Amino acid sequence: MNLRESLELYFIMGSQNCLKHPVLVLEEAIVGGITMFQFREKGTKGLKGHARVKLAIELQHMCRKYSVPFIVNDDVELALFIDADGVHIGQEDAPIEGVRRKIGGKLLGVSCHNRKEAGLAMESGADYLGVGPMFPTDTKQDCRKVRGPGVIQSIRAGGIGIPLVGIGGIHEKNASQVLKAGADGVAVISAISRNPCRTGMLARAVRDTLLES
Ligand code: TZP
Ligand code: MG
Repeated sequence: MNLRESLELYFIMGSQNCLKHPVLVLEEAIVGGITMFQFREKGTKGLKGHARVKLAIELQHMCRKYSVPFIVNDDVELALFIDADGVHIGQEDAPIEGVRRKIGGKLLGVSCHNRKEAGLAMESGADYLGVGPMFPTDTKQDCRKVRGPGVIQSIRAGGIGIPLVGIGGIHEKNASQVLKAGADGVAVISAISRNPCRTGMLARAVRDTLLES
């Protein structure tokens, strides 16, 4: 699978997002059709220390079993320690060039909120972008203002063709708006983590929209 295909249905989660054991949630999500996974264990309710590393390894094993790329949010040292497939960082995290140097050829994703950030991330060595928030969401506490799918159109219109996903408040009924705006896929937390048995519906909505275009 190439990177654009791997980004089609990108599931992000940590134990703080789950209503049952994260390993069960992940396996159900993989069987339902997710194409990439990001371990995002954070916040006051997230696991810390050894328990966090242990969960990362368990989830990575599940991804390996099904050949789904495993990405670590923020924590470059953890990604290197467990030999993850990549790292995802935000605008407030370590500078992109420095992370690129540390991780070598591993995948590097960068969260962006506008065309300027997207251009800089691409020039600095990002492999893909996460753009949002597309729609209102309660999942991220420090969330910036909603941009809507229009920001993806603006990034594409600016000649930025790098693989990207939309993120924030996406579910099976609004995913098509994000894809039609020019995204290669959608990144979701709660639409799957709080209801993994519905992953198939989201996977089908994404596939149908991509086949249409
Ligand atoms: N970054 C921008 S919005 C967001 C992140 C991590 C939260 C996405 O969660 P959900 O539940 O899919 O809206
Ligand atoms: Mg971050």
